[in-house]
Amino acid sequence: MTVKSTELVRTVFSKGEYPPPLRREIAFAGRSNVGKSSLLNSLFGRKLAKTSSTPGKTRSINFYGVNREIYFVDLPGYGYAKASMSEREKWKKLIIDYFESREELSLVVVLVDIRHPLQPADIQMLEWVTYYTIPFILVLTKADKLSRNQQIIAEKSIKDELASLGVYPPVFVVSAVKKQGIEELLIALL
Ligand SMILES: Nc1nc2c(ncn2[C@@H]2O[C@H](COP(=O)(O)OP(=O)(O)O)[C@@H](O)[C@H]2O)c(=O)[nH]1
Ligand SMILES: [Mg+2]
Repeated sequence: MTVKSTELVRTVFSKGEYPPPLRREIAFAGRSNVGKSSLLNSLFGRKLAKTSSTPGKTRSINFYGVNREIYFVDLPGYGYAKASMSEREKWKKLIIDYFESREELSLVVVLVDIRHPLQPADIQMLEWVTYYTIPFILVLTKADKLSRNQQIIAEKSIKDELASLGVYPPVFVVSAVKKQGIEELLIALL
């Protein structure tokens, strides 16, 4: 299957305002600035999701319809250092409500910058998806920032971290800039 059509169906700022479900739903989670919007645009084959070099901007859940059949859901970025306590609480409530509300949610794609070890906010997300028993995969972003050799070493070290947390998700290495790994990921998602 290929991406034939994409559209922004709804932007949600508060709990419960979700659009009617499609047959399947895949959510994308990751720290602010990890490259989530860029990855979505690479998967869509067009610039539909807003990208920004200013972290901490997205406070909403964006529902993108793919082929009028699957939602790709852009969850608000986490781990933004300058976020206030109340912003963090609001973010947490929104994500938890989302996970608890969406029966069709079949996969969470957790994005992690390939250059860094897992951060507390990443581990929190892994704990949530485990708690809600939602299948998940890891996508290591910005691979172009490392050489091929460094990519292999970084992937191995993140897999070791995952193993030490007792989780063994499939891991994909991508670059939105170089279009590395995009086709493979798309095949796995569709
Ligand atoms: N080198 C490189 N930079 C990237 C890549 N993906 C995103 N970026 C940059 O990282 C920043 C944040 O990207 P964005 O997609 O808006 O991240 P989001 O906050 O997770 O949605 C922007 O400056 C992007 O240009 C990538 O694959 N390689
Ligand atoms: Mg974004």
